[in-house]
Amino acid sequence: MSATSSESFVRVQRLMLIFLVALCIVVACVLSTETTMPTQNMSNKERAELREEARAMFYHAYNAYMQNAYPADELMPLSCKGRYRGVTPSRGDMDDILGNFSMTLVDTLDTLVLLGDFAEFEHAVKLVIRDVQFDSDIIVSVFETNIRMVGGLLSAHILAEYLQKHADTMHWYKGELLEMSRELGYRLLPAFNTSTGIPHARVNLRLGMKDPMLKKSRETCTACAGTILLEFAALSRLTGDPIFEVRAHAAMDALWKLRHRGSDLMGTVLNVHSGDWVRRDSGVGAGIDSYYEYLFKSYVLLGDDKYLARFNRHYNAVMKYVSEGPMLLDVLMHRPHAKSKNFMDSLLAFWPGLQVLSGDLKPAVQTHEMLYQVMQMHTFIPEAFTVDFQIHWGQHPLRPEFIESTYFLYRATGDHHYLQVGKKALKTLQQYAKVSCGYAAVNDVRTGKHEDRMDSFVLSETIKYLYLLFSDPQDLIINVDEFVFTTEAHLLPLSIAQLGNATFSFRQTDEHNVLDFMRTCPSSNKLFPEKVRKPLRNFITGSCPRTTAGKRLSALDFQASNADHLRAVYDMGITMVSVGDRSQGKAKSHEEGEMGLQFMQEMLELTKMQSINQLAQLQAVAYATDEKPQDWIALMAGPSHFSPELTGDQFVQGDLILAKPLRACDETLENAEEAKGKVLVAERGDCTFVSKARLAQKVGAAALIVCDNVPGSSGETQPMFAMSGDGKDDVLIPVVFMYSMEFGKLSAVMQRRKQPLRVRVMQMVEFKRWQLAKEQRQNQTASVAQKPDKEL
Ligand code: DMJ
Repeated sequence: MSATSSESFVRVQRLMLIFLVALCIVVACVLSTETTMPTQNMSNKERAELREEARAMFYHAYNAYMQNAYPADELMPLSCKGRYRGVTPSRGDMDDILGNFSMTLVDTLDTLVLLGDFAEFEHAVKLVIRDVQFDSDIIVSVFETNIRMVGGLLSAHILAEYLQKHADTMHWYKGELLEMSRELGYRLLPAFNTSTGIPHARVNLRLGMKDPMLKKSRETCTACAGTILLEFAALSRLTGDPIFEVRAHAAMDALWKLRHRGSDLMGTVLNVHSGDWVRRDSGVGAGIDSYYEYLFKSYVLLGDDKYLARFNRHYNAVMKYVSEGPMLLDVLMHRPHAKSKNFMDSLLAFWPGLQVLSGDLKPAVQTHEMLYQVMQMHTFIPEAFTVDFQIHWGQHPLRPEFIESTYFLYRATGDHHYLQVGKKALKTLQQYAKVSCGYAAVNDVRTGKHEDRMDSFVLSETIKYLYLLFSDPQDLIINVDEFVFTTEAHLLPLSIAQLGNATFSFRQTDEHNVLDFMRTCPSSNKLFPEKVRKPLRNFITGSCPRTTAGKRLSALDFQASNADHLRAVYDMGITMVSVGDRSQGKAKSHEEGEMGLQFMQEMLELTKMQSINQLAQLQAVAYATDEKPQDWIALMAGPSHFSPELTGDQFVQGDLILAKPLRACDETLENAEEAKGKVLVAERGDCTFVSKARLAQKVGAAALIVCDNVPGSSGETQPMFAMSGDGKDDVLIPVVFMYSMEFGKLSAVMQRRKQPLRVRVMQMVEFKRWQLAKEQRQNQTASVAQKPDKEL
């Protein structure tokens, strides 16, 4: 570290000591201005009514499927008929879920048992045994087939045997479903023949990997490869054939080895042969979600401590780098201080549920509350939403994750708030998704337009979790605490561990009650009441977009010697406490108090060693005005993953020029000649960041600035992120991203001038150092000029 940067680090550390004191004060001020109001309790009567409504929802969807779609894999609720692979027009890769194996029925079998409908369960099991077969020349997703089909068959087998014992029924059943799941398991096994042991993403049910279409198969997602073990272990232990469990453990071991050794994070897409990462984005949502879930649940189901240890390592890394307050934002596994996306996806809504199971209730409550706000804002949680909770991708296929987390939070806390949340989710489904033939996915939550699609998880998870939420555990035929819910909400009994084969050690019965924390004393029920959620209640509506009258002072800009800055932090409720001074800051208003909290969170961030790196990755676009040509101003910009990083004293300088057309998505630019050697500006949208960069490079630009297309966006109110590429390394010019507000300033200066505006693209930290050195030089000159004569 250079002298200047270590000085600034020490400065930041010192400031931190002061601010930590103040942080407690402001938190107390902000929290104490609100009185906590208990959630309205739900009467037993209402809860029972909602349970019956959930049951009615199940039959509405189930009957629609059975009467109009079975034996198809899925119901198409708008056309009211079945979706068959190879018959219904293809939807591309999405159809890899379908294997013409009556997926919705298989996925739904165990829900029938939970509902206590043994007669229909028995009938459905007979249908599956009679109708379902797997010898089809169809390529299917290994992950989806495992979680929906293998998991569905296994749990139905377990419950059929359970009913034989406890309900004196189905005595004809002789383990046919287990045989079917074993056959299907064998059909998936060829996918595991890779040099790493990590399975291919897809396999042909009849031909294995010999299908010519699979010749080029290389890439899979982390969740796809890491969501096998629960089902395969159950399969091995129930059939006595160790091959499934052996293969699944090997895949988990291989994945573990691929974690980034510095950050302990995983990427989302990898090459199954080389083990190289293809996408290094790391979050907890799409592409990775159930890998984390299966690490933890493998420990719960199999009692193997190694999985708990692995889960804990990843969990700590996620909470350190990905978690940001209640939000969970993707970072890069190898550069974990840089956010790689400025949006979250709805799949991450399962995370609070997993946190509950692992015993980390407080962040679970907070993230769940944030998601509830998003849901209320947009009716449903959209597939993806930005950090300022706007819609990034408006689809909503009636996913279960949010309701799943609501269920686990209710079981852990007993807080009726979660019953009210569940009620809202249930009523929303009834009002906006129910159609005469089942429940239809929402194509865009903004318009409420339906899609001809009802995924099997609507019955196997979404409605199941609603039903469970409103049911009293003692009213259910089985004790759900003795089971692990797979990622598709199939039930696998903890007793499976006792069926260990020669390769694996048996679990002790007293280790089974991992979920006993739910019954601990003091009860977690009282630990996280309203007051944890309360500050987040207006997280979106109250503070987002975070508009304030004046410009918010960010920690990055703060200078302790600047009187205006000191005044601003005072107004935010922060007092600069010198040793011995016991005076306390009090925020002028609630809003300013919030700004104070935000400011100090930034300070906390800045003090972490890692934040030095984060700062290092921040780019700057600097310029000087005509009025003050010596005073350079730097505007915040974000880096990209596909262009060379400007480090140290490297910079690129050139006149600014706007691309024509501004989106820069065509073959070439109308002003290609003029753009040569200049810093080109292109607007975000219509094509990828990297294609704009390639065009800029092609016309000979010295650098590219991509400006945001969302009016009002700013690095002051949302995290900066690094633009993703497509894995190729062919862009050789620097490319940076600017939010609209920052670019607006540049554009205003540009328009005022007759001459072109010259800018310098560089590292922000380098700009700060450059400025500091300049100030020091000026100060030295001034003090030399002021020295008394006699000293000369
Ligand atoms: C389900 O199939 C499973 O929950 C899976 O883990 C994630 N996606 C869907 C539901 O959204």
